[in-house]
Amino acid sequence: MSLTSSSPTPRGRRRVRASVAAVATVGLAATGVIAFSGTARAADTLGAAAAESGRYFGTAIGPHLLGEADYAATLNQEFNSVVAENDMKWDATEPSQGQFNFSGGDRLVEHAQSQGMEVRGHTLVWHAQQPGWVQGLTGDSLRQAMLDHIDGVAGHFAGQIDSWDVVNEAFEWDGSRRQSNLQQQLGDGWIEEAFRAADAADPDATLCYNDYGTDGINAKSDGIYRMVEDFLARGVPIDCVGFQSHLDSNSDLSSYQQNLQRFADLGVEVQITELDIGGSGSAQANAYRTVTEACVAVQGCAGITIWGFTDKYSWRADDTPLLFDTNYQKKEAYGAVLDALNAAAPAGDGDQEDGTASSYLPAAWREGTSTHRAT
Ligand code: G2I
Repeated sequence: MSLTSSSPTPRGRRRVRASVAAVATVGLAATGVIAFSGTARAADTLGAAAAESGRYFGTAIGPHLLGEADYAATLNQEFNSVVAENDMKWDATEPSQGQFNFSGGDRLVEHAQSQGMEVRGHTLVWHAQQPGWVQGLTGDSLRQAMLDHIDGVAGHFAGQIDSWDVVNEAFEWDGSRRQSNLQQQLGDGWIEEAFRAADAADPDATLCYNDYGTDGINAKSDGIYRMVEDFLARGVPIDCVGFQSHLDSNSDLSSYQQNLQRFADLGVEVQITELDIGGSGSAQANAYRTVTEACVAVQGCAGITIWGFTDKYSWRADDTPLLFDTNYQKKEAYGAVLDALNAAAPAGDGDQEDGTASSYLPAAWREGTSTHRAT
């Protein structure tokens, strides 16, 4: 079921914000709020602080780590959104053709629901972490395998995922298409085929294109921008662009916010999807602050996900890129992010009829003039 252009806001987004509002209330009640500046209030966890401006603050997790007490306690205390670091990828979910394994993903969803957290889905189609049987396919066999995979995975989790990374990392640095097996075998149309299949399998999810190296206005983000513009013009069901943001303390962030804004201005939601920043101390904290401030300054930025939360389990094994150290102690960067979230303008203007906040929505959605998903 596709939404028509007369729908003021797609159902999926309303559901997302209702969930965040509920978490905000729980979070504030559980942790207490600190009054300051007379009228404003500051929350003392990342999720509760983000929720005050209608946003989420999430983390990638390994569901197999939920049994570790400190890991689960920190997760439950701080975050109102989760994504699987590996467990919803193609190799994990369909190791043999047509034989699906949802054990890790189901465990994640169950945990998220028990804690009132949103769930991001990562990722339906990617050139990496394809099971061996996919790598040998050609032509229409590969096309059908991709469509069946999307139908199987997005269909299984339908109604439980707030945003799906439908396609991951399909562009080169110069803004051209990555010459993956998908691109070479299926041609330029494969990305829109994937989005249409995801829309059919889970009509309520926010459908994202996700990539790295898009941390400013550059050739790669220009290429993605042109694709999104074309998809929106032709009614291809894309709702969102994810900016992974694997960064270092000295990364050039001079056009980071401007880049988010130009995508939001197109009429898609923007999300920071895999944030981690190498380094330590105040240099690292300042870079985290800059990224967080950019998201909260852009009305269409729905939230931030960090790619793991404790340095104990970062994929960047030789670095310390996350907000908690290996002993689950808050780092300087944690304080910088919390402060930036708390400094955001509160949700309020443009609340929807059901009372949930919609201040993150691009103007075109609030005014009902968006043409995306108009097929
Ligand atoms: O590379 C960082 C991220 C870039 N964007 C897409 C993300 O999906 C990607 O995540 C990383 C995970 O953090 C790693 O944990 O993706 C890697 C695979 O490309 C993940 O690494 C893999 C190892 O390569 C495997 O050897 C291992 O079996 O993790 C697997 C599960 O632990």
